[in-house]
Amino acid sequence: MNNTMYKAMTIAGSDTSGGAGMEADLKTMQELGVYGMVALTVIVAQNPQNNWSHDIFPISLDVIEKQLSTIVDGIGVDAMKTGMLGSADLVELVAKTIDKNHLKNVVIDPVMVCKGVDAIMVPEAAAATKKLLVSRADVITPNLLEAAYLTDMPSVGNLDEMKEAAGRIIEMGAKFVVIKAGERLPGENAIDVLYDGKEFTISTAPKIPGAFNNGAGCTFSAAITACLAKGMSMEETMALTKKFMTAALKGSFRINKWAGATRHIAFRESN
Ligand code: PXL
Repeated sequence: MNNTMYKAMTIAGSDTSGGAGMEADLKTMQELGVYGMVALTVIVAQNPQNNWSHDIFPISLDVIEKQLSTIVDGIGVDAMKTGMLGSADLVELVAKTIDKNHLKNVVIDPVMVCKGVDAIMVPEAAAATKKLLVSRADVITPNLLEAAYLTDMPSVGNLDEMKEAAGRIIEMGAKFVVIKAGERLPGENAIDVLYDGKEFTISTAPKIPGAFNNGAGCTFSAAITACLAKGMSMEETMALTKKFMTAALKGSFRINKWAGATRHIAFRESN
C-alpha cells in the first residue's frame, strides 16, 4: 500500500457561506488528492438580514502564529498558498515564515477585493503584499484589479496591458505570474496570461454564461497549489487547473437569492 500523502497549507480566511476562502481551498485540495491544512486569518460572515453584506472578523496575530507553527514546525508542507490576509502585520509574519522555513511552492493569491467590490479592502495589507510577497512567490495569481495595483498601472484592461503587468510582476521577483481576466474583459473569451519572464502562454476559453464565479479565484490558486504539492511541472499544473476550473464553473450553482458557488466536485464527477 502506498501511504504517501502530499501536504499543502493555506493561510486564508473562512468564507462562512462555503464558496470562497479556506473552504474553497480545502475542498479543492481534497478533490485533487492533497492533504490540506489551514492557518485561519479572518472569519467572513454574511448577513441574511442585510442583503448578504460581508462582515470580517480578524483572528489575532498570536493565534495565527500558533497555527503556522503547528503546520510548518510540527508537520511540514509540500506547497502553500495565501488568501485573504487582512493586515500588514500578518503579511510580514507570512514573509518571515516563508524565509525562516525555506518554504517551497509558494502560491500567492493577492486577495485585495471581494466579488462586486472594486475598492481595495485593507490598503495596508495590499501595500505589504506588494512589498513583501510578490518577490517570494513561485506563482502569483492576481486578477486585473490586483495586477494594476501591484504594478502601479492606472488599469489593466486588455491583453497588451496584461502582458505589460505580467512583465513588471516578474521584474518584482515572482517566478511565475498568472493574470486572470476572467469575465472582466469584453468579448466571448475568458483570458489568462501566464508569464515566467521568457515566454507568454495565453489561455483562452469561452466564457460560461450564467456561471457563478464566487470563490473562483480561491479555487484557481488552490488547484495550482495542490498540483505543485504533488510535484507536477508548471505546464502540467496549469493544464490540470484549467480543466478543474472549467468543470467547477460549468457546474456552479446558486446557494441562495444573493449568491452562488463554484462546484468543487465537478472535475471528479466528470472523470
Ligand atoms: O474571493 C475572495 C475571498 C477570499 N477569502 C474569503 C472570502 C472571499 C470573498 O468573499 O470571503 C474568506
